[in-house]
Amino acid sequence: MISSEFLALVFLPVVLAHGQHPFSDPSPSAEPWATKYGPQYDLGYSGPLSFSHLPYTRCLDDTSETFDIAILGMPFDTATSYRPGARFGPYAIRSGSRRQGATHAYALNWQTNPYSFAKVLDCGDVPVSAYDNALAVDQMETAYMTLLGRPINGTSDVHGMQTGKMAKDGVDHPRVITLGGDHTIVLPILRSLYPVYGPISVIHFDAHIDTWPTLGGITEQEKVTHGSFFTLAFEEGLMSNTSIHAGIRNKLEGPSLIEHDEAVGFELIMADDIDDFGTEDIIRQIRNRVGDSPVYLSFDIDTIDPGQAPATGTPEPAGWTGRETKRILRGLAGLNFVGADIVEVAPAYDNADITGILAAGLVDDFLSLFVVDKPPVRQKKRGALKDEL
Ligand SMILES: *[C@@H]1O[C@H](CO)[C@@H](O)[C@H](O)[C@H]1NC(C)=O
Ligand SMILES: *[C@@H]1O[C@H](CO)[C@@H](O)[C@H](O)[C@H]1NC(C)=O
Ligand SMILES: [Mn+2]
Repeated sequence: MISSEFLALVFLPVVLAHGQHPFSDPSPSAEPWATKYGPQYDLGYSGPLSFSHLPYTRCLDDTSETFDIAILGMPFDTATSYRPGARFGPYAIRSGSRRQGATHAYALNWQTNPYSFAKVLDCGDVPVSAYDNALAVDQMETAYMTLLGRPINGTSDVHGMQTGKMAKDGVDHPRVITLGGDHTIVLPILRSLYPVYGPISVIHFDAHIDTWPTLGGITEQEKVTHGSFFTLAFEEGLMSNTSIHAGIRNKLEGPSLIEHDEAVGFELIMADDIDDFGTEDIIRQIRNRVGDSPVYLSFDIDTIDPGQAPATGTPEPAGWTGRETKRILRGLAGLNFVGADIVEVAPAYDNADITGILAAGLVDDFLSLFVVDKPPVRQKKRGALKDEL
């Protein structure tokens, strides 16, 4: 039986709301939002989707904004050999970046906020054909060359911004961080970089070598795949013979494929090498290999163990962790990076957005690689840390 006292308590707030709710502002309708709370802004989990909440500009036709570094999506996945879905990679990486932002991007392990040294724009996605791969490859090359040809915004006192010292025309060109897309997108990217820088070295993080001589090949177009593009790029003269893989652990038809891999300019760092030699040695090996040549960083998300990055087309167990990989990346600061990508993020296979969030954080590392002139050294020495324990 419900007492009348109980009913009175339940209905009291409703009665009050008709006159004056006890918790409301004394004059709720007097002021509009803007005078009462200031500008409308986006929360980490709200607003339109752009990388790290950067200004989103369709840079291919909108020339009103200059930039030093462009984030550019290439939603292409029609040359994959196993699970497709990387056309949604740019979406997933942007979504994974929503808790990132230029005003709170100071990374303790980098000791820097990369956004404060360069003007970074999200330049949107290249509208690539989903039906004709030859057309799509030309669209990606055209888009990349269009951005490379733009004047930079002008922070050329920053180490990494001095791309002109490597460019044939002596001019500083913008750098592009491309969000793939399957790995095939690197072929049109290397075709675009060649006229500006000549043959370049590639640092290639991946579980797979991607130098298959023929993966497909009944028609000429069928040779252009996410597992053969490096062979094609080398044969076209776009790459120097001082490239290097890191994180490799795929199975092959036989050892002859590694001879071929060397013939097209690559040295091999296996995933297991991290146990035998450690991150410092891997960093040294990569730095020695590419030296001071112009270098392109191509990062396949399947480098990372599928336990931490399941959202990819051809997962290979027993890979590096996110922490190990980020440490190796930091060790590469100061090399002459002319561009970077992150590819093969296929969010349909993700769990709790973990792959997209990791990929977005790696893009922030690429930004730091572009602006920092040497690897950061942690102030507190390991000995000191030990002493405290
Ligand atoms: C750089 O960008 C700022 C806006 O962010 C603009 O005011 C300035 O004119 C740009 N500089 C050049 C050289 O384009
Ligand atoms: C690269 O090729 C040049 C000649 O084209 C050769 O002198 C050099 O030894 C080669 N380097 C490597 C690492 O194979
Ligand atoms: Mn790959």
